[in-house]
Amino acid sequence: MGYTLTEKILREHLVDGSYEPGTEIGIRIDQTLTQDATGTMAYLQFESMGLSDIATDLSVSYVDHNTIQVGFENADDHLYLQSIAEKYGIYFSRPGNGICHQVHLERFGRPGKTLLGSDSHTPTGGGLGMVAMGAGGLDVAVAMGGGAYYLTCPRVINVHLTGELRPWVTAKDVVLQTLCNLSVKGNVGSVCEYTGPGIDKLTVPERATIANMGAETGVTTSIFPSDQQTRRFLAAQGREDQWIPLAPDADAVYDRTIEIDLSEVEPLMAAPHSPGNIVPVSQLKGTPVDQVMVGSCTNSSYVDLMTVAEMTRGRSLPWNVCFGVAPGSRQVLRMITRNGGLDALIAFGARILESSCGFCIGNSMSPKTGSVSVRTSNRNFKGRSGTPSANVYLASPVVAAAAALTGEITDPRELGLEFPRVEMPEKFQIDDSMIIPPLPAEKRAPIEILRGPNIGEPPRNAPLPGDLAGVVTIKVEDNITTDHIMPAGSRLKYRSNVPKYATFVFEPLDQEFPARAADLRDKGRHNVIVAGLSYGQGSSREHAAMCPMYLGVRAVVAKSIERIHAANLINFGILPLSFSDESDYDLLRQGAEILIPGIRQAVERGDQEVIASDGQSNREIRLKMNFSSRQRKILLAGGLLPYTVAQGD
Ligand code: MIC
Ligand code: SF4
Repeated sequence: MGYTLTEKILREHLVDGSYEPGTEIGIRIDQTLTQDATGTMAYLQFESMGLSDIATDLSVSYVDHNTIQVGFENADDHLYLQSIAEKYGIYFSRPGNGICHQVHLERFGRPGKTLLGSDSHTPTGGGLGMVAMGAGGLDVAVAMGGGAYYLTCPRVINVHLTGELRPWVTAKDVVLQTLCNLSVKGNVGSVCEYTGPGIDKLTVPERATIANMGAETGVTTSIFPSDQQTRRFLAAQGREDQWIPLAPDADAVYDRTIEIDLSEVEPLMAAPHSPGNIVPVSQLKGTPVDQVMVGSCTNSSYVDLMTVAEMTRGRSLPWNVCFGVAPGSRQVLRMITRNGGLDALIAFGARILESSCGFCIGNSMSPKTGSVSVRTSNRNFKGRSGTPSANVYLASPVVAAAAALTGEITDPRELGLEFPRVEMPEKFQIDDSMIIPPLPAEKRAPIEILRGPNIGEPPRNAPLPGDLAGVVTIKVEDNITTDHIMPAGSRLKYRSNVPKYATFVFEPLDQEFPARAADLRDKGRHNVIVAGLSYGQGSSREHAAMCPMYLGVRAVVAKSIERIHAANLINFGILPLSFSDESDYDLLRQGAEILIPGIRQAVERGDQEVIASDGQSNREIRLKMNFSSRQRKILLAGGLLPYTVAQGD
C-alpha cells in the first residue's frame, strides 16, 4: 500500500509517536514564519525559554499586519521584532515588503519541507508541495528552539481535479467549490491533498490560493505535488536549484475522495457572514455594491492584479463604489508598476494600499454602515471588516473587478469583455532589499533587544488547581470566531500589551466581560466560558487564549472547539472540555456556579471524562477530555511555557 504525499513528508519528519491517523505525533519543523501581530508574543515567549539560538533551517519574521502607525505601539513592536531577529539569526521582512504568506511563497518556501507559522493561513505554502501549518505563537517559538510540533496524525482527503477551468473561472472558485463540498465543519485532523490531471495547468500562485483558503474548511493543511509547475515557479523566482519532484505513490490510499471537474466550476462567492456560505455569482447578480477590495494573502499575486488591471483599463469607476487594491508583496507591486498595470488601476480610480494585510484584518478601509463590500480575501465573519453592520462577500479578483466595473454583483461572463489571459511571468522581478538576512553568529552577541513601553511580559498561568470552583462568566452560541473572542482591527496595536488587550476580550459580544472576569479572578474564583459548536474558529491568534487566561479563565466548556484554538487553550493552561451530551449546554446558564472537584487528579490519571455540577441542582454534567499524555503534562504545569522551561531545567 503506497503513501500519500502528506504521509511521505510527515514520515520523513517524524520524531515522536508512530504514524497512525488520529493519534498524536511530533514532527521536526524545518522552517518557521511569524507575523507581527502574533510575533511579538511568540518571540517574548521564545526569549523566556532561555535559548541562545534558533534550531530551524530557516525562520522568518514578517511585519505585515499592523503596519499602519497610529501612536507609537506598532513602531515599537517593529523595532523589537527587528532587534530580536538580529539577535537570533532570523530573517526580517520589513514593513512594506508584503504579506507573510505571499513573500514566503516567493522567496523561501521549498517542496518537501515542513513549515510552521503563527498564522492560520500558513498552509499557503502547500501550493509549493510543503507541509505548511498554522499554530499558536508559542508552538512556533518551541519549534524555533528545535522542539517538535505536535499534531493529530491526519486523515488525508484526496481532492481529485479533472478538466480545465473555463474563462472567468479561477482558482478562488475552485477553493470555494471545495469549501462547498467539505463545509467549514467536521474536517478537523484532516489534510486536503490535491491530485489528478486537473492540477497540471494550475500555476503555483493559483495552487497557493487554493491551499490558503483551505484553512477555512478547518483542515490542518492542504498540499499539492511538486511538479513541472513548481519547477517553473521556483525557476521564475531564481530558485530552480531548490526544486525536487514530489508526488503521492500511484497506489496511495486516501481516507476519502472528492471529485471536482474544473470545467464545471462556476464563478462563486461566499455570502455574509461565513466563508462556508457559498452561492453561485449568478444567483446574487444585481446586488448593489458599495465597496470592492482586491488583495490579501488569498488573491494578491501578480496574475491576480494584472488581470484586474486589464479588466479595468481605460474604464472608469462608478461614483458610488469605493475600490481599493493592496498588492501582496513589493515584488507584485514593482512588477505591476513596470508593466503598466498600476497606472491602469490608478486611472480607473483604485485607491492603492500598502502591500500588507490592511483591510483584510479590519484595520483600515472599513466600509460604510450597512454596506455591501466585495473582497478577494478569505474571511467574512461579521464585523471583521471593522463595520459590524456591513455585508462582506468573498470572491475571485475577476468577480471583484466585475463588481467594481458595474457597481453591482455581476457574473463576469456577462460583461461582454474578452477574458484577459495574463500569464505567470517566466522571470519575476527579484529584489530582497527589504529582507534583512541573519547576521553571522559572532556579530549577534552584543545586539541589544529594543523594548518600547508597549512591549509587556508574556503572562504565565499557575499550575492546574486541585479543584475547579468557578462561575460561568459568559455563555456564547455556535460558531464563535477568534475575531469575537479577541478582536483585531483597531485593537491590534495592543497585541504586545496583554493587560491592555485583555480589556477587549469578547468586545463584540459583551463589553462587561473583562471587568466581570477580572473581579472574580481577584476574588480567587475561576472563570469558565460555555460555548456551542466550533468555538474558536478562524485565526490562530493565541491572544484568544492568553488574554482570557490573564482574566482568570480556567476552562472552556463547549459543544466543540476548533483545532488551533483548542491547542492554544492547552498551551495557556486552560482546559478545553466538551459536553458528553450536547443538550447539557442548555443547563449551564451565564452566572451559574460550576464545580469540578478533583480536576487535577482526573487529568493526572488520564480520565477521559469528568463530572461537573452547578453547585445547586443534583444534575451531573459529563464533560469529555481527550488529552494526550503530553497535553496532560502541559495542563498540569499551567501551560506550554512553564512546561517547556521546566523540561529545560
Ligand atoms: C487572520 O487572518 O485572522 C489573521 C489576523 O491573519 C490571524 C492571525 C492574527 O490574529 O494575528 C490568523 O489568521 O491566524
Ligand atoms: Fe493577513 Fe488577511 Fe492573510 Fe490574515 S487572512 S494573513 S490578515 S491577509
